[in-house]
Amino acid sequence: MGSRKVVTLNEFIIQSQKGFPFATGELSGLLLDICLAAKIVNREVNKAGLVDILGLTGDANVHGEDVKKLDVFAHEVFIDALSKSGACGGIASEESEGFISVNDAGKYVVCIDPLDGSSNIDVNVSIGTIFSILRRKTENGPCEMKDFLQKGCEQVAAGYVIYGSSTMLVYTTGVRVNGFTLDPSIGEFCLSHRDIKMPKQGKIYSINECYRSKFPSWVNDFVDYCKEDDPSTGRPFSSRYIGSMVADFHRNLIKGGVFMYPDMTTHPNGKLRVLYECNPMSFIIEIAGGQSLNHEGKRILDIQPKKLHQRTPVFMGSLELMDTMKTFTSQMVDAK
Ligand code: P6P
Repeated sequence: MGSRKVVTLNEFIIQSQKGFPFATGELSGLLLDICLAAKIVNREVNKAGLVDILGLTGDANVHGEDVKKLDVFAHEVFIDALSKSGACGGIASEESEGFISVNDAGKYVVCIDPLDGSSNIDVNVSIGTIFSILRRKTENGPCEMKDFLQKGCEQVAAGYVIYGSSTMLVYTTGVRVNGFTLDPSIGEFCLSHRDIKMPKQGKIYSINECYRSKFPSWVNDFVDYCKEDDPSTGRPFSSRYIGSMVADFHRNLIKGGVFMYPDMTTHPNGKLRVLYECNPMSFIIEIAGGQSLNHEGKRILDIQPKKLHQRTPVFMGSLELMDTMKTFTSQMVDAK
C-alpha cells in the first residue's frame, strides 16, 4: 500500500510537540481547539450566501434557531471552544469590549478577531479569523489586564484562517510558518504550504487609496513610486486591495508585496488593532522573513499595548520592498 502523503493539522501539531521535550501538550490542545472552531465557522460562512436563496428568513433558520450575524456567531464559537480548552485562561475578542476570563487555571490567553472583514461576506469576498496566543503573566485565578497587554514579541503562537476559494489555516509557533488547506471530503486541515517564506522582493502594493488626502505625504510619494513606469525595476507594481486584511496579507505573504494601513489626519493611529490583527500578522511575517513596522519605523512586535483595542498604523511586507519604502521617510531610515 502506498505511503499516505497527507499530513493533517492534528498530526502535525502532535508531531511538532515532540520537538519540545518540556511541552505539556497544553499549547497543542489550544491549537487543536482553535482548529475545531475554525471548521465550525467555515461551515456557516460557506452557507451565508444561501440565506436568501434557500428562503431562510434571515432571522430564524429552518430549525427555528436565530440566525446571528456571522461575526457574532464566530465570536461565540471561538469563546465556546476556548472556554472548554482548559489551557485558555481568558480571551480578548474584537467583538467584546472587555476581556473574558474563562478558566482560572488556564496557562494562556488568546487575542482574537473572530471574523475579520465580515462586511465582505455579502459580496462573497474572502474573510478570516486572526488569533494570537500569549502565556499568562499572572498565575492561576481570574485573568488580569496585564495578561493581555503584552508586547507582540511575547507571543507563543499566532495564526489566521482564511475562508476563501479554499479554507486555509496558517500559523507559527515562532520557528516556521506552515499552511494547511481544509479538505472538506475528510473534514481535516491538511499540510499544503510547508515552511512558508515570504519573497524578499515584491511587486504588489496594498493600500486604500481613497484616503490619499489624509495620508502623510511620504506615503503618497511611495505609492506614486510604485505606479511609475520603469521596467528596469519591474514597475509599475500591481495595486491589490481586497479590504479584508487576512486576504490581502495572505496574498502578499505568498507572492511578495507590501500592505499599508497608515496613520491619517483623521485617524492618527490608523484603523487596525494591535493585539488581534497587527501582532499576530507581524509575528507570522517576521518568521516568514518579512518585516512589520509602525509609522515611526518601530517594530510592531515591540509596541507596548496600553489598551485592549488599541490601534496602530502598520506597514508590513517583503524585506527589500520595505527597504525601498523606508527611504521615503526620515522616520524609518534607521528601522531595522
Ligand atoms: P478600509 C476590515 O473591516 C478591516 O478591519 C481589515 O480586514 C481591512 O484590512 C480594513 O479593515 C479595511 O479598511 O478602511 O480600507 O475599508
